[in-house]
Amino acid sequence: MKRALITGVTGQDGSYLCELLLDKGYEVHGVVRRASTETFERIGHLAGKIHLHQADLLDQLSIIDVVKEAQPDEVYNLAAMSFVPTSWKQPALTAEYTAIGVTKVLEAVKLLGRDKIKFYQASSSEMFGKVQAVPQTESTPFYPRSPYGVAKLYGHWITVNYRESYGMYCCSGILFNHESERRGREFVTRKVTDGVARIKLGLAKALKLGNLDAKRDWGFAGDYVRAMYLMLQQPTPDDYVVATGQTHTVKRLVELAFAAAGLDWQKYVEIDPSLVRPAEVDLLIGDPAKAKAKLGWVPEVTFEQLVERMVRADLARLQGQPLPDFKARGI
Ligand code: G4F
Repeated sequence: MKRALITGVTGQDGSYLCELLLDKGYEVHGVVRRASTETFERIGHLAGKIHLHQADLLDQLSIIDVVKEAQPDEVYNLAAMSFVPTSWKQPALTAEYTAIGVTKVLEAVKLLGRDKIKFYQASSSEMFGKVQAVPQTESTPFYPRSPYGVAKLYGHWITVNYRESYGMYCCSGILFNHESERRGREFVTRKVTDGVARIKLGLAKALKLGNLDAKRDWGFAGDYVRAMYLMLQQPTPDDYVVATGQTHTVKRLVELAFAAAGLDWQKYVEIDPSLVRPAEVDLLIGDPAKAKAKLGWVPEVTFEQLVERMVRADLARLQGQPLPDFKARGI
C-alpha cells in the first residue's frame, strides 16, 4: 500500500486530495498545526480514515519527525499562507510559511528519503503576476505582484533546485485559481456565492466587492488535485501549468452567481475601494497543453457548472440541508 503525506490537509485542496488518494488505496497522512480552535470541517467526514500528525512548517524538527512517522512514498506540500491580501499585512510571516516552509519540507525529504520519496509543491499562477505573455505556460517569465506571489516563486525555484541539485523527484504544479463549495469565504468566488445565498434567503441585503474587472482562470479544485496526483505518477519529475485555458472577469462571476439564484446582481453589489489591492494581477489565463499531453489531464467541470454548484451548496448549507449530490446531477 502506498503512503502519502499532505501538508495543508485541512484546506480545500487537502480535503479533495485525501478523498482521491483514499479512493486509490493509499494510506493517507496529514499535517495539522495545533490551534486552540480546530478547523477540521473539510476533513471531518474522513475521521478514522486518515492519520493526522501535529507539526508546523516554521519548525524544522517537527517536519522531520512527521516524515519519519508517516514514512511516505509521496509528499504533497499544500500548506501556505494562501490569501493574497494578507500577504501585504504579514509579508515576513507569509515568506516564512510560503517560501522557507518549502525548504524545510524538502530538507526533511532529502534527509529521510531523497531517492525514494516523491515531492509535489503547490505553486501558483500568482507567480505570473504582471503577465509577460498571454496565455501563460511553463516557460512564461514570472513577475509576481504581491508578497504572496514572491514567496510562491521562491517555493517554485527551490523545488526545481532540489530536483537539479540532488536528483530528487520534485514536481511543481503551477495551479491557476481553483474553487469549490469548500473554498474559504475570504476568496472572491465563495464570498460571492455565499453572499448570493444570504441575499436570496433574506439574511443579507448587499454584497461589497473590490475590483470587478480583474480576470481569472477559474477551475474546480476536485479536478486540480487529480493533476497533482498524476504529476507524481510519471517516469520523470517536471513542472506543469494546471488551468482551464479560459478567463472570466469577476463581474461575469457575479452575474452568473446572482442569476443562478434568480437575482439581478446590479441591485445588490456595492464597490468597496478598501477591497481593491495595492497591486493587481489583471489577466491570468493558463495554457494547460503540457498537462493535457503528458498527464492526460483535462478539467471536467466548466466555469458555469462550478458557479452553479457553489451557489446551490451555499443555499443548502444556510438552510441546514445536506449538500446536493453533484455527481448524480452531472455537475
Ligand atoms: O479569490 P481571490 O482572493 O484569489 P487570488 O488572489 O487570485 O488568489 C487565489 O488563487 C491563487 C492562484 O491559484 C492562489 F495562489 C492563491 O492562494 C488564492 O487561492 O481574488 C481573485 C480576484 C482578485 O483579482 C481580486 O482583486 O478577485 C478580485 N476581487 C474583487 N473583489 C476580490 C474581491 N477578491 C476577494 N478576495 N474579495 C473581494 O471582495
